[in-house]
Amino acid sequence: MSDTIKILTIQDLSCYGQCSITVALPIISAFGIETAVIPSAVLSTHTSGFSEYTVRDLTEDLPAIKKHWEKEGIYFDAIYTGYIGSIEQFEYIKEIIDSRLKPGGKVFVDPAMADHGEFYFGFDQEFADKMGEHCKLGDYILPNTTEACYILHRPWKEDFTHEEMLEIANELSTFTKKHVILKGDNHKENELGMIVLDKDQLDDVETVYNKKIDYVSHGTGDVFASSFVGSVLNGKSPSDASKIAGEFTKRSIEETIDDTEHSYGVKFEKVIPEIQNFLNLY
Ligand code: PXL
Repeated sequence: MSDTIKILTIQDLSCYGQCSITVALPIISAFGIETAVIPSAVLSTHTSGFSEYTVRDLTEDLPAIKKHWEKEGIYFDAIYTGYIGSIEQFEYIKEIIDSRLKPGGKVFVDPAMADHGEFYFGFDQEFADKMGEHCKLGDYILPNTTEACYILHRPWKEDFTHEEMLEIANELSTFTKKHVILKGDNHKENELGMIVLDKDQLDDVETVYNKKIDYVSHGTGDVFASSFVGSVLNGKSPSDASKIAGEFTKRSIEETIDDTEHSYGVKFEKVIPEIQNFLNLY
């Protein structure tokens, strides 16, 4: 009997730019988890800060990969979805979850589609509504405030109060099977909070804080989600996993912040040797 935990992550492969699969595969693997991938599209770079990138949509490959894995008897303990390239992919991804997730397996949904009050290029409210439905398959959903507001049809603002953050997290509990991790609680001057909620224990909502660094970079959401997934699959509670993911992301930013030429992503590679420390600390 194998003791290996296997996860499948479904998101795009941006060949250059430190996001999506090129972040998830190394980070989750470094947490000791066997990581399989389905690239939902191949892009020459991600879409934020680059122009004239190439895009090859792989929507039609999704059912073909599922069919092959059914023949091979390939199953996963967890499935983690990130950036999803097209509305058509949601149905195929649901079929993959229904068919390839082991009984009791966990689904992680990072509804990567927007940040800082705006959609990433190519997304709109119709996509956000489909993403909201997709979140309902998730045991863990990991939106930032912009994504949460699009899912909930709420106006977004830069600085929600802590009470408003709690209200948003509560509203999101109808968009998850169990856990909400709402990122971006900004109300403290030097700390960045995450609201961690279990819809079956709504009177026990936690807020986890990490040191705030004023730096905006692409790909930090993917770094956070990947280190969160790696921590949960190492047995950590959602609040400890949020703490570890917050530390991992903060350290990745610290490694990047002085390099003015490196705005397309963060240097998470430098932090991989610290994973065991994080797992021992929290
Ligand atoms: O990190 C989110 C992301 C993932 N993949 C692609 C993106 C983005 C954000 O812009 O463009 C292709």
